[in-house]
Amino acid sequence: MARTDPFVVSNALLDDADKVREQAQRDGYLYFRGLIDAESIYNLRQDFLEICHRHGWAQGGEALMEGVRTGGPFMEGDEGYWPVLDEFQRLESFHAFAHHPAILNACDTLFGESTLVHPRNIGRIMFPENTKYTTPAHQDYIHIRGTEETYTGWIPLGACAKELGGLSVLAGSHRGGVYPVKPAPGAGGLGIDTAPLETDGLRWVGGDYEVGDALFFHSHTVHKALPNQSPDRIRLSVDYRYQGCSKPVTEGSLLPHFNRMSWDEIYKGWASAKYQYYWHAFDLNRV
Ligand SMILES: O=C(O)CCC(=O)C(=O)O
Repeated sequence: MARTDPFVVSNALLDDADKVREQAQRDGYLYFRGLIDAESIYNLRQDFLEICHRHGWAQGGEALMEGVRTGGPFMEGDEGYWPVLDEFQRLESFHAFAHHPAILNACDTLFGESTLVHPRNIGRIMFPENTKYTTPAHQDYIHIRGTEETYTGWIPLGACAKELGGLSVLAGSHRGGVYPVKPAPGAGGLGIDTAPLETDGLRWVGGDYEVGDALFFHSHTVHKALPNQSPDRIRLSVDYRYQGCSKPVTEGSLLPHFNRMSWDEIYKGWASAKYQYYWHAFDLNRV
């Protein structure tokens, strides 16, 4: 397998918008160490794991936060996956987390205008012993469309060493436009053959994520997950999408992931209306 280089860490650039954009334009990604406070990460991790435990997927009690797998494996699209995914979708904390001030600060700096957070938020549960369904190399643009200047924020809910299957990106691949795809197992169901890009000198970058680390990448940046090779740990992560508020956005990005429930159903029982239909306050450029 091709060697993976370490992520370039961009924390030191955050006070200089030009440098942030330069790095994003050069490599197609931004990686920040400890961008998000550990408490916010652990709170959402706990919310996710309590749901997993109630459904028999994860050990409870004192071991809850370890994310030890007791059920599955399940994959997006499996009948058995929906009850857990639907509960994730209803979590106020999951949607609120997408608006974490540290994330919005980084994105406002990158976009040079207010950030539109897509409400189509995704929570992932990646099981061990399920490596066939490791997320294949792909670009997000074909799933999102709207502006190509949309960035995905990928954040593991806890430390995520390589063996647990973090995300890697093919640095600089965003400069080649949209690549041909073919059906592939794993999230999204479509994969790109990256061998020619690697032969052309593009390099995979990745590494061990620590608690609070966050990766952002351009919608044309090719990325993939590493296989979860831990003996018994679930990999939990969230991926959110961000763009400048003046840029085009599709209706699909304003719907819930998989669109299995209406927003009204999702919002039932929430303590606050702050993150409900918040995008209505923008004069959106809908396409
Ligand atoms: O977490 C994963 O395995 C897939 C994430 C992904 O492809 C994305 O965030 O676009």
